Amino acid sequence: MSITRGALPSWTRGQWVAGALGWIALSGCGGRDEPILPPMPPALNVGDSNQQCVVDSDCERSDLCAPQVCVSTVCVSTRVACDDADPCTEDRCDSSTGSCLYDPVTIDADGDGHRRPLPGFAPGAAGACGDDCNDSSAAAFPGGIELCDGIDNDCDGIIDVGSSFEPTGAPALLLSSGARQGTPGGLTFSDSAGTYGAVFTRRIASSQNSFTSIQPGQQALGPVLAVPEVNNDTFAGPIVGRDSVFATAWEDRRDDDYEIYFNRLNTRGEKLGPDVRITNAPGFSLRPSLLELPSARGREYRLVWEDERDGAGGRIYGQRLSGDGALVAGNLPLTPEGVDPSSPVLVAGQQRLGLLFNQAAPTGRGLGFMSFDRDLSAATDPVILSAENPDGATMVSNAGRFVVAWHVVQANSLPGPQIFGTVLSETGDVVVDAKALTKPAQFARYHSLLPLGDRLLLLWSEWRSDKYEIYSRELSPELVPLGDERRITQSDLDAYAPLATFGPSGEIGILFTGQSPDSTQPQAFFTRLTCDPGAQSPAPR
Ligand SMILES: [Ca+2]
Ligand SMILES: [Ca+2]
Ligand SMILES: [Ca+2]
Ligand SMILES: [Ca+2]
Repeated sequence: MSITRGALPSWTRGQWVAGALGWIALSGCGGRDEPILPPMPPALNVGDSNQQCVVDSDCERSDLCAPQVCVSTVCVSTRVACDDADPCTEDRCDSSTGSCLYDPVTIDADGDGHRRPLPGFAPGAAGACGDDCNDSSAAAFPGGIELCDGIDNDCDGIIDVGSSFEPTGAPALLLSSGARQGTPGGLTFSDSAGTYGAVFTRRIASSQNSFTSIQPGQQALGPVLAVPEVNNDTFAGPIVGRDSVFATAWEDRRDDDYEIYFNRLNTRGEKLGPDVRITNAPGFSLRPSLLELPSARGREYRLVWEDERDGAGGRIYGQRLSGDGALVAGNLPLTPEGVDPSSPVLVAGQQRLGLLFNQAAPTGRGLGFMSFDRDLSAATDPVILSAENPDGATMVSNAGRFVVAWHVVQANSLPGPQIFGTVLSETGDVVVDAKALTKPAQFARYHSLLPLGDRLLLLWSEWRSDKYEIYSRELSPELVPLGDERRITQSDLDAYAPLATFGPSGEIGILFTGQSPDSTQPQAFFTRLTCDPGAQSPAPR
């Protein structure tokens, strides 16, 4: 472009004036008929859309997603529009290249080619943005082949169809060796590391929340590590996590008042950060129940516990935590006042979080149930289940329903003769009335339930003749027994209170309380069941 003097109203050397075609320099040099070329303009201000220009390159163009162009001497912002019309991608523009990027909103953490669904969506449902029913295991995806491995390989909701679980006959492994007493807290299994993580309370001088890893095959224990940073009374609680990160919560008296603490561990038991204090309130905070929830691209945690801060028997409180263990908002009261709740259990259903708790009832004690959305809000009204003087109650999610089980405390404080159960919808409607799950024994107490989709595995302890032993039995989703019970332990002394979790290759790991001949106090033990893929589940009877 050239500009002749005739186009300009006046001439002043070195002066910048605004002309119709932009900023140009006036010059007193040269012949009057020579064309005057516009020199380079001064530096332009980023984002100043009133800055004048001659060509596009006069304008701010470093952000290639929002380059300015020169329109009628004015730099005008433009923006690259990125929209692939796919709700399962997050659309963005790379400012260094100006090209569009479409990032999936969900991840494929286990690398099996199937993404996890968005929170709140069933795998493969419309809008779920993923169809992997288990994004912690590359052995589970739609179209997979069902194997005897404790995993729903084909994502049909049924685990190890047709398999049965048999004791190995090997002696149980003592975890609390050298302690005066050992009490199990929780057990989980890392699919990525291939080891169990167990927490238990070791009583030496004080009670200490302790961790050990257990190698499959059960003969190898990792070192026993103290979980809390302090040497004070601490009591092991639950442990969760199936991949490379475990998380645990416990009761801790370092503050002279039992409070709930939380931390994350790697699969060797090394802590990933300082202990996280969850509660700071008058009165005791006790008996935590912990849940890991997958999020679109990671994980989160939900924690509930008994809390005395409000007096009058206390309430169940809850806390949301992010995947890196940071508190999200504050402690939330979950139950109404005046029901004297204790021993909460928090379970993730398909759509709702279920909260089970022991509570006051007209005839003594009963079981209360509420459900919440993923964020522990939108509570349903509490319902009282048909359970008389229950203890040791647990709950699992099976095929879109919650299955609850408990034992009974008799008037003489001894356990009753059977384990009982009931089935609820995710909002607390009774689907299967309360019924006995085991045959009468002299005493039956404490149990563990593993959901398999088309059936459940119940493990419990009962007293026959002179001691407690652990038994197992399969149940239909309606709690109809499938075959007889099977004795799991072969102890010289008591074996009771099993805590079961799925392990590798169809193995079921069981943490339990037992007695060894060289200790008068109970100790923490580990045993396991192995999967028999050939056995078919017996018909209901
Ligand atoms: Ca996956
Ligand atoms: Ca998977
Ligand atoms: Ca399956
Ligand atoms: Ca399987």
